[in-house]
Amino acid sequence: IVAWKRLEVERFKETVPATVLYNKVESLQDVAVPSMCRALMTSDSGIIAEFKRRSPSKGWIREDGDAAVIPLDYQKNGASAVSILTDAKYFGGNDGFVQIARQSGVTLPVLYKNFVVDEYQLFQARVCGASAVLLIAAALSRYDCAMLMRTAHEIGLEVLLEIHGAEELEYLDAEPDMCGVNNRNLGTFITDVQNSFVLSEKLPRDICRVSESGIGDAATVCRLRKVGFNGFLIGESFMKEPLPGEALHRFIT
Ligand code: IGP
Repeated sequence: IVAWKRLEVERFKETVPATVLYNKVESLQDVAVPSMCRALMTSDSGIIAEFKRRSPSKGWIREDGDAAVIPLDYQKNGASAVSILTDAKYFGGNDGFVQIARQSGVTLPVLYKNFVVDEYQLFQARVCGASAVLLIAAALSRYDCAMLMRTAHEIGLEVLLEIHGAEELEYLDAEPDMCGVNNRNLGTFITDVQNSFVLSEKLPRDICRVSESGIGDAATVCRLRKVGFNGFLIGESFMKEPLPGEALHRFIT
């Protein structure tokens, strides 16, 4: 995936050169976006509802999913933030979805979800109106991760750093705004929420914590909250239901 991403980014650069995109980022300097970290720490549900039309493991979950409808529906039903998959090849998304969601009236913080390997993608995220980006430890060297994080902060984006195992805890030295524990093993696609409970004991006390993937009911959200998680990133459990917003509503206790 990472090798393919690098190729894809090079192709994007041929259409919109990095300097052109960066100029757009600079023109947005005074345009504030809402803080996702603050939203998770202060709002009641803590749910980051994800707009995800397909996944590598499941194939299409909702091919006709409309970015002008579902994210707003999440907002109306009590989400604290929205995550939008922008990767086209594996997740059936694109950057346009973030803009479409914003135009439809989404004012919540938006997480730009992709495999970020190049600062160009951070510019893309900022230009399309995201509040935060996901950086995945498993896809980056510690050095690259720290560099991307610095650039993200410079252009006004927050970072959700995703880890899967204790051996990746050292990535937290770069001081991301939020730490995500992915319950899904990106190599095997096996999902086990237990992973969040195991790692929660090893996370720095004061960091904003997000549990990601495989969360299937409100009881699990409650249990995760008890061990200190502030955010709950949920996609499939909502997207596979006829009314994703209503499904989200059932997760709020
Ligand atoms: C959502 P789920 O099991 O609720 O649909 O998972 C989210 O955690 C998942 O989409 C995800 C992801 C990622 C996708 C977590 N980390 C990295 C792509 C890349």
